Amino acid sequence: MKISDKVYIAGHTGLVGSAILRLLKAKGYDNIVTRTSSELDLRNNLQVEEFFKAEKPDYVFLAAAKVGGIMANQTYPADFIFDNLTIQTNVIDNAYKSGVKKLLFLGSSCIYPKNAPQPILEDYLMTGFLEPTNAPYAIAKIAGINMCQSYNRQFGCKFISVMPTNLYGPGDNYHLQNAHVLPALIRKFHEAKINGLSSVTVWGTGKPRREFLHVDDAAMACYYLMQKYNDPEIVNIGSGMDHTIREMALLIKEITEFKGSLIFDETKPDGTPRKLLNVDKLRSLGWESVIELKEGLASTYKDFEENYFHYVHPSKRRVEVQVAHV
Ligand code: GFB
Repeated sequence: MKISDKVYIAGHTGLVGSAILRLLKAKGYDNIVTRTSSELDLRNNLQVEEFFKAEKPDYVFLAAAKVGGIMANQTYPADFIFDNLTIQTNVIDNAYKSGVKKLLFLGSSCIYPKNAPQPILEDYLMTGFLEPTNAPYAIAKIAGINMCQSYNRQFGCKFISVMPTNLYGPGDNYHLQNAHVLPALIRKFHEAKINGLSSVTVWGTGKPRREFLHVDDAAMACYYLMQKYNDPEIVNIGSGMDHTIREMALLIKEITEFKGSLIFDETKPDGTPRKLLNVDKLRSLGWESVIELKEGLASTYKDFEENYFHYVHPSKRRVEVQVAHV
């Protein structure tokens, strides 16, 4: 991917897409194409077809998706399967038809079976039952992986698929009900501190284990793989370390300097007991994460505090955030 190539980032306002945009800009790419969802509805094939015919991008990062935490997945299963299937189908098919040189499809670590051996190897895909809370999302992502592989096989495309672990960082969704655990907890602890509350409620038992990766690391991995990786087989993107939700809650309590106590609401779902990716393949390809968890969370909290109004009123325009590492 040369600096002058035309690069389309689908989903450039989301957590991953905005990190890829920051990274490419920092590296000097100046032929980047983006569209907001109100300018281009990726669920509408006609609009997507016209867009690709007009713009003819060379490279595509497919980071557009309907995403959310455990509660959003449970509450809106139809949206999660419909939006993701249609977005990825339209983008992948029109990328092929318009002659895109290479496309990178972003999946998720939730594509793996609920009880997969840990750490999870890429080979464990489709070897067991999915976690029910996010099966509609996971099935859509699995279909996307297979679609990329099928287009490679039948049409000779170069479409690769990467599976990032749970991501966090600037540009995240901080909705109290629909967000992922880290942004939700950052907001809850921050608001408890400024409102002088005595406790924060953490969902579930606190025992599930999750692996977390800063989104700037994930963006760097995507860029690296776009440059170096051409195999149709999927690649995990992770930090290689996991923690219990209780440990994460205590770490965020420390970072936000909240002085009260934690309450665990066991009526809320735990989801998958453990989700730690095996990242040997990525390491053997020459890439490793660099942003340490505590440092990444501290800078994420700083960004949240500085842009609090925009994060709690997401309809208002957000300020641009700086790339952490290039
Ligand atoms: O991040 P999260 O929503 O999603 O939740 P998953 C992770 C764990 O944190 C669960 C607990 O055990 C939650 O019960 N948790 C504790 C909380 N407090 C909170 C809170 O305030 N908010 C949230 N959201 N969780 C998602 C999938 O699974 O992972 C998605 O549903 C996607 O489809 C994503 O794949 C990466 O890690 O369980």
